[in-house]
Amino acid sequence: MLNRRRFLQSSLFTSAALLVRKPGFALSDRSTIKDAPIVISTWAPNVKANAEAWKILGTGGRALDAVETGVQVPEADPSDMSVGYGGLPDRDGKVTLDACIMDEFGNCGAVMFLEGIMHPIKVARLVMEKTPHVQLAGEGALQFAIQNGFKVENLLTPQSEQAWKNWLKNNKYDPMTIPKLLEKQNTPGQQNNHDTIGMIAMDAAGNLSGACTTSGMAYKMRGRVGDSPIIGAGLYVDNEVGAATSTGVGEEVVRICGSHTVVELMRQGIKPEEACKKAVERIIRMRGDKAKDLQIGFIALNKKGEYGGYAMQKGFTYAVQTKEGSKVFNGKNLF
Ligand code: SD4
Repeated sequence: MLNRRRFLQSSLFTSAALLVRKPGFALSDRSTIKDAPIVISTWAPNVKANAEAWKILGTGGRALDAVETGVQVPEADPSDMSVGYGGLPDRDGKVTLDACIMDEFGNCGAVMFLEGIMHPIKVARLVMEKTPHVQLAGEGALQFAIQNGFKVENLLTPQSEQAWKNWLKNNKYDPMTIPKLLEKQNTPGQQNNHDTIGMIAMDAAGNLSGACTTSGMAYKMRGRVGDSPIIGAGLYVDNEVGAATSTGVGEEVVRICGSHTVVELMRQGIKPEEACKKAVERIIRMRGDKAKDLQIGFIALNKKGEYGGYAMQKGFTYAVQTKEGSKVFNGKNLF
């Protein structure tokens, strides 16, 4: 029988050990990390974003800085019609942006329904670092950005404006992901067949961070906010377990707290790809026919440096960069 005093001593020791554990560091043995540093992004064209993040990760920098820098590539790219500058507008012709960021300490920040700011991810990081809050929306987010020196710019490019004007001719309210839109216009597989960027990374120290940024669904209702800036839906990071992020129809991701769900499945020992698959299956169990024609994809990275992705429909891709170089994967899909 366990001696009571020994039991108390050992529990006290365990509690003390837990208390002194430095936040932000892995419980697992870091020598088991296969591939750190590593960065993964939704959609193949984001190899360019990964390359930018790699400049930080490959020189011993922090995952948080890497993801914040990496996602600025599609934010500033006018040919990317789903993120930042050049993003397709809402149905009133206004570009409104959503973004969030989360680090290895559970710090997080988000902006949503933000207009006129080229790099919403930088504002999200400032919300995280300079305010006691997690989320700022609309006018207030814009005011905060301006107070912090951000320039207000017109983010609607002639190309996006023309696309919106073409949409207005039929004016049917049916907000769409960009791949779906291209499919409807009979231009599948076009260079721009990508969407929201979600980027998750592990640095050389074994710490995880993530960022997610988007212009949201094309021709959405004014004020509509999707999953991308919602911590737990579009992005989640738990430095003991792993990180996950999503792309696709945000309403469905929000319903199952998608990225948090993927991380919790990995906590149970489920590998990243399988965890992403289970999250997609959960949407179908809950929503059935209402969701089966929609595109929704997840990517995930665990604490061992293992990664994977899975989507509802075919056509989902993700980009990975490690010491071995840059790779693109076709995500498996349910339908
Ligand atoms: C959203 N998940 O706003 C995002 C963006 C996306 O097409 O992937 N949109 O729902």
